[in-house]
Amino acid sequence: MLMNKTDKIYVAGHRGMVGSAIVRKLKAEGFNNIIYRTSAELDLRKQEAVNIFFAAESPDYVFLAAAKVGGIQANNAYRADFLYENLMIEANIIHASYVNKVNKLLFLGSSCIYPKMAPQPLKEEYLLTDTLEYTNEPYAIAKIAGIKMCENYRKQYGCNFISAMPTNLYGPNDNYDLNTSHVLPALLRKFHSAKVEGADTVEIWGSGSPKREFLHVDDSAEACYVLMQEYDGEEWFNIGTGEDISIKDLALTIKDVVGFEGELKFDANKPDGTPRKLLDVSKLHAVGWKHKIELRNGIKEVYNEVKNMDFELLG
Ligand code: GFB
Repeated sequence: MLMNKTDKIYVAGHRGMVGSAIVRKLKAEGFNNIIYRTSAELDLRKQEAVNIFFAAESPDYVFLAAAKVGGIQANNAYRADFLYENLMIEANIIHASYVNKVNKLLFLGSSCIYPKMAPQPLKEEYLLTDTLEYTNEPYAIAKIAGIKMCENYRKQYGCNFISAMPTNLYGPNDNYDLNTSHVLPALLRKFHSAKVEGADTVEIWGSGSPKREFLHVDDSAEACYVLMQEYDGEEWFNIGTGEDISIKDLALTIKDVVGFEGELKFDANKPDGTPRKLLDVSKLHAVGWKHKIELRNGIKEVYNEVKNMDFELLG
């Protein structure tokens, strides 16, 4: 189903890293009838408010990029909030999209939906074959519920709702709060501060041995756009590069980009999380998408954007 340039498109989560990249992509493609609300204007956890918004605006297309997100520590500490808030946001938006006859909806999940010890690379069909990683089980359960809502609203009501599962993302509008952020922005901030302050070491959480796959959020937005324009089926798609790197090697890359000359210090009291979660991206490659931004170039670009900013304000 192709979106027309005048169709009304609602991007939920437009201020976040993922939603803001989708808005940039849509604008670059010439879509100008994009609507959004800040969380102060519309609390997506409140069903009545979401219903009133959808009835009044009646969007044609919905990108569901609103979520409570965070790194390993935030997921582990705010377990109830990650489960409750994400379930409410998804349930409210997906149901209102059905009631208000939205043409098509794209729901965004995460690669942490797959079992902790699943074979690598992770194929879409490995979902629900084994136990999840403990640190992010609540978030993963909420995201699995979102996939299942899309699948079953399609089955029962014929709704054209699709899902996509991006790997670990980074890029503009990331979160730099060291307690709640993901590893890549955290390490950019830590190495930058250490360089400026002339520190000898930078602390890296865990053992450094877990492997992660990192995708620039602009590549992810491009994949979301391709799926919205070209895919109308029941299956969901992994979004990633198909390549991963150990946390230690990521740290060494960031150290080099930033120009920090001291040592890495690993803190074994912090959790490693899942040992590896490399996505199999062959399904998405078959639709014609492939990532364009290589990790080192992406890190350089982000570092150039943030290095002169106050990290406290980026948090
Ligand atoms: O990015 P991250 O927080 O999330 O951590 P996950 C990835 C790895 O980097 C873990 C290590 O092994 C961390 O221990 N790490 C090293 C650090 N230093 C740091 C640091 O300073 N900050 C952080 N945050 N990590 C999240 C899930 O898992 O990934 C979410 O909890 C979601 O649900 C997201 O799926 C994409 O990759 O472990």
